[in-house]
Amino acid sequence: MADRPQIFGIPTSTFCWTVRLVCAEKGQEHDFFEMIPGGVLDGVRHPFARVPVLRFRGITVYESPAIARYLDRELPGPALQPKGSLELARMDQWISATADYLYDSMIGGVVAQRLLAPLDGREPDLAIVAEQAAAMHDQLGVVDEMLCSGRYLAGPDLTLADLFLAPVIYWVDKTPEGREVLDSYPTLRRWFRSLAERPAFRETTPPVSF
Ligand SMILES: N[C@@H](CCC(=O)N[C@@H](CS)C(=O)NCC(=O)O)C(=O)O
Repeated sequence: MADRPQIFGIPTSTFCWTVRLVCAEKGQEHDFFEMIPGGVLDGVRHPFARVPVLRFRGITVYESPAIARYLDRELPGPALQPKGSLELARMDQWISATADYLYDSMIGGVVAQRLLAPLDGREPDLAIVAEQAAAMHDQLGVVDEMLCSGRYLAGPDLTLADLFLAPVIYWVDKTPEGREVLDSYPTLRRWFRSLAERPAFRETTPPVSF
């Protein structure tokens, strides 16, 4: 039985990165195993053909918000979930918004066209880029405004919400549209810089360059 978290997934996935970030922020070493969505590795599989999957102390958990909350509760180290019910609601709000809206425009839209399509030998679809960049611009405006009233997404302390959004921002910042939008929101840019400078972020940054 593994005595440290084992994470199965793909290195570039923001959801996998978030789970790895949780371990690193808690000061917990983990093992990462490459497994494509729909794959089976050492008996581990995701029943809905996604990644990540966590195996730890003989159990498996899937769905990154569930994994992140579970690891935060189980592992020693700084708490990544606030105690106050409003701060907790804010954290959950941003985890949902990131997974349901921001991920779609930035990763599913801009990053998929600008960074992933060329890897497959395809030209980016510029109509999709323009449409999703406009959505990203509006969404990040909301984030920027939120960050003007607190250091982190859910208030004064780092929470899981920040660890969900930061990997998404990392990838979109590698596209011309992402860079331009981020440069137009200095508070968001500052927040991201502070996240990217954290040892946990550096240690878990995927070894992939586009
Ligand atoms: N709700 C899932 C989403 C995970 C997810 O979509 N992962 C992507 C990789 S970033 C995936 O497995 N994609 C495969 C697919 O969409 O078929 C979670 O939070 O863990």
